[in-house]
This record gives sequence, structure tokens and C-alpha cells, in this order.
Amino acid sequence: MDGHEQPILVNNHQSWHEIILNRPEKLNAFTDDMHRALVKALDAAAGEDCRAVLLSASGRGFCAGQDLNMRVSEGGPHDLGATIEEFYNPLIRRLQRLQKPVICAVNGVAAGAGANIALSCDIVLAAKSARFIQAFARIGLIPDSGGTFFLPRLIGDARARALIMTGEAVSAQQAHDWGMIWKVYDDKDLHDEAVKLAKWFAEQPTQGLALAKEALNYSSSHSLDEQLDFERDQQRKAGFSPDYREGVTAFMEKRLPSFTGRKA
Ligand code: T3D
Repeated sequence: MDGHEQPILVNNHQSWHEIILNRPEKLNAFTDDMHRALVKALDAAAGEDCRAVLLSASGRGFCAGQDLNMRVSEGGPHDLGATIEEFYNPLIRRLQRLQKPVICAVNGVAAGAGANIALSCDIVLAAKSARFIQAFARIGLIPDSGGTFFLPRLIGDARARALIMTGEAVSAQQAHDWGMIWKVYDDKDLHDEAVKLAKWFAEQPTQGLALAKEALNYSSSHSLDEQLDFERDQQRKAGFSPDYREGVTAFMEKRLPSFTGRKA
């Protein structure tokens, strides 16, 4: 931990949590303590009362990936596979498996694992000044945190391959135009817009959204036949949810629905 600062800050609102990467002087590069604090924050957000998560960051950057100071100060060779196994892989799995929308507000540069953590979230918003950099090749590494999985799926193999192999930065606007992220906002508006979206999601049918998220995740490694079967099973579950009942009733009564997000 740096001084007395907490590497992760959490704002627990009634029905949604904001989790803030907080090592601004190092562009929120990850230390082991920061990983542990993030796991704790994400586990707290897994509870049923939390219906949406906003991942944001302090200072001018979003996240510069692994803290490289740690690697230099450690001296000799370090088994990077071990830290991927201990920290980055479980983090990406946690984000993907959270049964609620995870919004990421990329306020500035997102490099290395920082870029791929952002891309693993459900909805990625970025400030105009943000940049995404697959910085790994610059230091002789390969993309981790799902970079070789998410990037080609989001922007196609040609672009993903070139970004990964050149380490070239992509502007927020370019990322948007390529379909890598959802929306771009003026820097001054990003946080307010991200909060607005988190609050909105916190009032939506959380179970239905969780089932849809699961189905989208499932689609990346299954055939159409398997996917159709999976959709059937997910829809069956959605159909038993109180929010589905409420959604249909509200429609018939020509009023706005009041969703609770509760399981059946
Ligand atoms: O090791 C493992 O466990 C394997 C896992 C790997 C996952 C990874 O993420 S590997 C990739 C690691 N990240 C990088 O290689 C990115 C390194 N950073 C940069 O290339 C640049 O900082 C940026 C392009 C992100 C931003 O550039 P710029 O010019 O806007 O800022 P800056 O001046 O370079 O950085 C500001 C400060 O943050 C600076 O500190 P100082 O000099 O003011 O005390 C810089 O050293 C520090 N900083 C930035 N990135 C890191 C970092 N400190 C430690 N680790 C960093 N990754």
C-alpha cells in the first residue's frame, strides 16, 4: 500500500457499488495489496442487494496494468504465470461471473492488464482523452487478463493482432468506432454519465440481466445448437422471476414497472 492511501475505494450506494482503483500517482498500477482489496470489494458486490457495479479510477489514468516497480525490486526472474494464476485470472473470472451489470468508466490511459480488465466489463464507457494500450509487447510479454480472448472478438483478428503486436495506443474515439467500447463522453461528463447508468441498472430486472450476461458469455465457446438450448434454459429461469411477472403486469396496466431484482 502507498502511504496511508487505500489502493481500492468503495462507495456502497443502496443498490449499487462504485469500486475505485486508487493509486493515482502510479496510474493505478496493480500491486498485490490492490488485487486483494479489489477481490474483497467484488465479493461484497456479489450480494443480492447490489444490483450494479461501477468500476472507476482516481486521477488522470484508469490503470497501467501490473506495477512494474515490484518486478524490478524483486531482482531475479519472477514466475509471472504464478501471479496471473493468483490474481489476474480470478479477477477476470469474477468480473465475468458477477450476476449483475458491471460498468467500467475509463477516465484516462488503460494499459496492459488495465486495458483488458476494462474490456472484460459488460459496458465500457470512456473519456475522450482515454487511450487503450496493449503495452505487453513493449516489455516482451503477451496480453493477459483475457486480452487475446476479448480483443479479437470485439474488433476482429486483423486489428487485434496489430494492436497486440505493435503496442500502438488506440484513442477512445477509435475504440468506439471499432466497436471495442460502448460510448465516449467529454472528460468532464464521464463520471456523471457512468453513475447515471449504474443507477439506472440498479432499477432494472437484475435476474434477467444476469441470465442474459451468462448467455452472452456462453456464446463465445458454443455452437448455435448449444446456444439455442442454453437460451431455452435461461429463458425458463427468467420466466419464473418476480421481475418478469412485474414487467408483464406493468405493461398490461400501462404503468412503469417496479423491479426488485430478487430471485424467485
Ligand atoms: O508481472 C506480472 O504479474 C504479469 C502481469 C502483467 C500484466 C501487465 O499489465 S504487464 C504491462 C504493465 N504495464 C505497462 O507496461 C505500462 C507501463 N506504463 C506506461 O507505458 C506508461 O506509463 C503509460 C503509457 C501507461 C502512460 O504514460 P504517461 O506518459 O501518461 O505516464 P508516465 O509518466 O509513464 O507514468 C506516470 C507515473 O506512473 C510514473 O511514475 P513517476 O515517474 O511519476 O514516479 C510511472 O513510472 C508510473 N507508472 C506508469 N505505469 C506504471 C507505473 N509504475 C509502475 N508500474 C506501471 N505499470
